[in-house]
Amino acid sequence: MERYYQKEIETASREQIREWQSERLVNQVKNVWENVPFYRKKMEEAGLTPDDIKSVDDLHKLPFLCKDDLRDNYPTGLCARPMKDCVRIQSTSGTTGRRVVAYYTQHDLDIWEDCCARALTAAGTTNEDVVHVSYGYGLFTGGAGLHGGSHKIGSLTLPMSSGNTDRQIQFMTDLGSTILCCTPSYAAYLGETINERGLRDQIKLKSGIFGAEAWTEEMRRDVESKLGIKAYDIYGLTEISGPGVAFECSEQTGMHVNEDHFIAEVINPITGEVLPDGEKGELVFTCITKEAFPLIRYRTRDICILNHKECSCGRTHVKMTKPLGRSDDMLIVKGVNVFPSQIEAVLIKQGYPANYLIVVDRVNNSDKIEVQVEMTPEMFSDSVGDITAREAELVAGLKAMLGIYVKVKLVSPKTIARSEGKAVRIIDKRNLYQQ
Ligand code: DLL
Repeated sequence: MERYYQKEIETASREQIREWQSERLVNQVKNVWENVPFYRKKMEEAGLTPDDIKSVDDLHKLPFLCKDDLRDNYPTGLCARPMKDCVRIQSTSGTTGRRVVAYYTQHDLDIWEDCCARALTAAGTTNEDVVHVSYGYGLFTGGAGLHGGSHKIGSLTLPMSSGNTDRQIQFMTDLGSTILCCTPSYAAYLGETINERGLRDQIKLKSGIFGAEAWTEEMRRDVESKLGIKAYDIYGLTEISGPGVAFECSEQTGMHVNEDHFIAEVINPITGEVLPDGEKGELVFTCITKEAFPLIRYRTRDICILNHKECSCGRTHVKMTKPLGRSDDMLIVKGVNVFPSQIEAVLIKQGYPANYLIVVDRVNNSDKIEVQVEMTPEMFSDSVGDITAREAELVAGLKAMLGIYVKVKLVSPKTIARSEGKAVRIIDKRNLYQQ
């Protein structure tokens, strides 16, 4: 049984990590200068040549890359290797018209799978485990990433993909799945269904590795109690490789970024200034070991905080908080900035589950916002007749948080559609066109 998948790397001294990062950054900058005309142009515009980048201290000189650059260079413009050297693509769903296609060489797949194996190991996975992968397979990175990581550890891997909840539960009970990998919202749904069917004592799950969407500590506790597991967070994005860019250890006080492969920075999203540990800003990644799709200073739009303090698990790689919001998730309603996480915080504070839908519309040139909120079964049975008072209490809580009137509609348990992948929380009818 292996306790640390790559202990020497994950517990390396900070000096060692810095040395790796400096050497790899210098090589990566040469790689993009030579192989990606777009980067060369961007560097030339900034008055830079590869000689200006001698160590990680020079990282801040390099220009940022953002999602629009990816869109403008779709589909192959940012690929640093000829197609014959690439063995895989993965892609985002592109529901907002911003499809990202990421390329991988065999080496890139290897490092991605290593990162996922580290995440699985940190959640207690060994070669004696049965890893149940219910992230979507196909273009989405969730299935492929955790699948590859599980193979590296030598665990028995169940490539379930998402959906077909009956079959998920049947395999889980028949084959004794011990590690569950899926989105937190699907884990909550599986938990609900397993309990409703009275199957809780027939499952052998011990850990869950949940990510790809925002989830709260309350949701963690809820899923842990429904499934009888310890739930771990995992973070990543297609542009940077997929899941496993960062992952939680048993301390659960942030996610360790795999710093031998990715340099993390947090910046002020308006000025671009690099912020110190403890300050909230936009997360930026530089891929220092990838061959085919090596993004440099990529702005993720995820808002978080970094922390370099030593972790008692022994890992020395920097920790990031859960994403605290997305700079592009922000809704502007009646001129006021509204983040779904603010609405979720009010719901949870007043005892509601995190099953809600925000609907924004424009009626007679005026923005309207409504939140449909699911009640718990207990609230539902107690509160017949009392719904108006409950709604008024939520309206007041939301007004105090956001400063605007938000219509609240309480709905019966299980009326808001559950997602097998990422949960859909916002319908903005003002944007009925696709970008
Ligand atoms: O969601 C990769 C992934 C798969 C991560 C499975 C974890 C598990 P994308 O579809 O490109 O890739 O979406 C990336 O999802 O920028 C975040 O906004 C969000 N996200 C990912 N992980 C988390 C997390 C995958 N643990 C975008 N918590 C990112 C909150 C997350 N948000």
